[in-house]
Amino acid sequence: MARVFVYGTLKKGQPNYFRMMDPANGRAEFLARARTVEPYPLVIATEHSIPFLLDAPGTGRRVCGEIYRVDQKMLEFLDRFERCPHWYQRAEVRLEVEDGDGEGENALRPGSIEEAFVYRKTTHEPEWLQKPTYESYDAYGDHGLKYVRPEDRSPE
Ligand code: PCA
Repeated sequence: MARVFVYGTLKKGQPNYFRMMDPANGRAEFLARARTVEPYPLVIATEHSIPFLLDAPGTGRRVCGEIYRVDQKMLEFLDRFERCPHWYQRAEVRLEVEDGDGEGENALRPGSIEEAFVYRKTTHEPEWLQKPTYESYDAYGDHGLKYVRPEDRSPE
């Protein structure tokens, strides 16, 4: 089992959440909402309006997201879906737990500092650093940047 912190389209209510809940992809169990300990730039970029956490700690904001406990099958699915390591890279990130779910053996205490994997981007266009940064990504937010799902993109 591994922990993954999602901050973009994989969060609840976002366009790719259903993929984490599809048993054909493996298992994902929600553990807690959390926020990165360090600030990072979370920007929306490319013509498909994709959210990216950039590997530039210390700039941007402390980013909000959700921690999930995933099995090996789901981790492999997410690596494929996020085209890791070519597109996103899976790295460890430090998180402060905001509120957890339940009291099970996997429950996380609010305020505790935890680690999880995150899909972040190490290479980016220099101008991405000039883009607005978000604390909490919402594909349907008033930025008006409409996320295009992989299956809806025209062939590259
Ligand atoms: N999916 C991953 C990375 C960005 C995205 O859209 C996530 O939600 O964390």
